[in-house]
Amino acid sequence: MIDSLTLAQIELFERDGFLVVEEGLVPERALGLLRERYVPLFDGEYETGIRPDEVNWVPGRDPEDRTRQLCNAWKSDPVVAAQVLSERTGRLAALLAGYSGVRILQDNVLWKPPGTKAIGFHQDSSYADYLVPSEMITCWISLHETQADAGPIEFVRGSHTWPKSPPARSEFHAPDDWLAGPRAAAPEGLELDTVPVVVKPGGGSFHHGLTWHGSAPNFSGAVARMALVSHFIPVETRFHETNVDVTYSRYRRRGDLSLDESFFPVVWTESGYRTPWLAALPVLD
Ligand SMILES: O=C(O)CCC(=O)C(=O)O
Repeated sequence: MIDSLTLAQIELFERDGFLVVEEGLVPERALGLLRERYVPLFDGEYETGIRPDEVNWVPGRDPEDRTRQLCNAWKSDPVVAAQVLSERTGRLAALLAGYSGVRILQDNVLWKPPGTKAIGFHQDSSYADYLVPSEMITCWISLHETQADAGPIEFVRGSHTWPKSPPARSEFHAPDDWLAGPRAAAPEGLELDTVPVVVKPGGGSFHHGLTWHGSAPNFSGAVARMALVSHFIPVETRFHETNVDVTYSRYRRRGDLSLDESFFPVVWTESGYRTPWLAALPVLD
């Protein structure tokens, strides 16, 4: 298991806006346990009895050629929670971002069978204007070996230095031109340098909140891929006074802009503090 990062890896992250880690982000034993959760979760069977905050694909309701996505499945499933809220992942993300601590903002459960369409390229921080500061760092973990033609996450190298573009919600799921966003945002004359994340099961990547990323269709014909994502925010993040998010601002208390640790738990801090209820999650190591 990866427990720390080298100075060279931190410098790569700062230069490119992402870091690929070939393996060792998920304990071996957890890979099978996590993969087993995907079918019941997408079938709407929730171990805790609680639905994820967003259910973006339902069998029978939605086309088979869509990438399947849930947001905040940690609220529905303790095994998913144990991974996306893991102290180790939070610590590595904080180290790269230079944060003194991180909370989870949101997880994503992503399942991309052969033949499924793209996820439009976007910047994660574009969706965080209801927070102060409106930024994040993301850890993307693959539960399968990935290959370049099976729709792995891809990054536009160096795009974390470009300005924040507005969110493009309608072009997020299954766009025909998944690179339209970064092409429009790129400095005049710059050719996009896209890098697919090709890793072993349990490998993955970290990316800056401004880095343009997404995934092409799964053209492989045979290879599925499942990914698990943690979007982390600085521990001191608060709600914005006036900007709201259609889903997540429901967790804002009246007259109080602080983030409640029941919904945005503190995963790691340099002082050693971690939200106490996380100690009750299953141990995956
Ligand atoms: O896995 C994908 O296709 C996209 C994931 C993504 O957008 C993210 O991790 O922020």
